[in-house]
Amino acid sequence: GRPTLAVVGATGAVGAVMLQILSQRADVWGEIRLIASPRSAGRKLSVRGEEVEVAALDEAAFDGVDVAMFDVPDDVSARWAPVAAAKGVVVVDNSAAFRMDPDVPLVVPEVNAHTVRNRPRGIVANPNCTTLSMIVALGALHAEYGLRELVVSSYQAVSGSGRAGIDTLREQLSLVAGTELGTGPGDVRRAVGDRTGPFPEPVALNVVPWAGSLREDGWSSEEMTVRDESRKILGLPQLPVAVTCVRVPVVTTHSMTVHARFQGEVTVDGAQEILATAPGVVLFDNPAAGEFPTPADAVGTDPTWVGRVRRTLDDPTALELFVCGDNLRKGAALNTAQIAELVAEELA
Ligand code: 2RA
Repeated sequence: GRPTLAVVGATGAVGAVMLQILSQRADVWGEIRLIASPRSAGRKLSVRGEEVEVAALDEAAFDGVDVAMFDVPDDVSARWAPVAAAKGVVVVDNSAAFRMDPDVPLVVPEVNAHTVRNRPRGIVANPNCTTLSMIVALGALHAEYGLRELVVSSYQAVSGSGRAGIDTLREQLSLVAGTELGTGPGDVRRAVGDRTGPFPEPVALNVVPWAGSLREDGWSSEEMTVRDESRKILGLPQLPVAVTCVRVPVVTTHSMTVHARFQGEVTVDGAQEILATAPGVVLFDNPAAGEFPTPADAVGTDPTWVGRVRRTLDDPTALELFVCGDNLRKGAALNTAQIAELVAEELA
């Protein structure tokens, strides 16, 4: 029969998008079981047009499950993914708990699908949403040109911090709407007060050069994550990578500026052709017609949108790009669903 799927964390921001995606994609699943914290158990959620009652996360919830997707905090994954794996469940985990484990593949189906089969722990990791917003486009360019260095800046949406991030931006916007705030130092901060939610500073009418927690020498955990994961996914463990992560007042869809240097000379026409034909990428690049991607247009869609393709003025081996990717879809739920489908194909 068809494999049984469990969605762990079905009630979160990513979980909600996952249920939509499972309802939209070609259906490869038998039973779909929904699992969440005991606090959410008993709620009914709709998937594939049916109401399904949410079960509480415990060992018995994994009985008879073939594949489990985890969209839960790191500590919950760290505890429960091995429990499910020990019962023979293939876990596709979207937390940071296992991404850099050498015995756990970090999979982006368009870039390194073959690595999914090598999973000695029974766990496959889904990359961070910031890495995922650029890596499909970069993987396509790397396959053709050979990547040598990466310098990127992110413009990250608040839903990267889950429902708390979305609620925080909405509340802050309601506090500043229709005012003249944003004209004097600190006026937005005073209006927002301590309602900064998961962010260190107000994000409404602002940009905040910080995501994650403090690591060595002033780097943020998010910046280190993008560097480490890009190296692992592309199979380039020594790749020089410099990242600056910034939070912006966008609900959903991360954007990034990318400076990518390659082995030899590149051309804009060549790069555009690679991007226009790469699976999972849409090239939207005609500034003369006002065409470039923005998060407001990319949100709710599956592909990585790429525009502003330019050759670096002072280096014929490098390109500048602007990319947008929905951080809840390709950045999380969609990529997880694609990985789970690869596993389902194997099990068939
Ligand atoms: C963020 N990538 O955007 C991080 C975690 N989801 O906040």
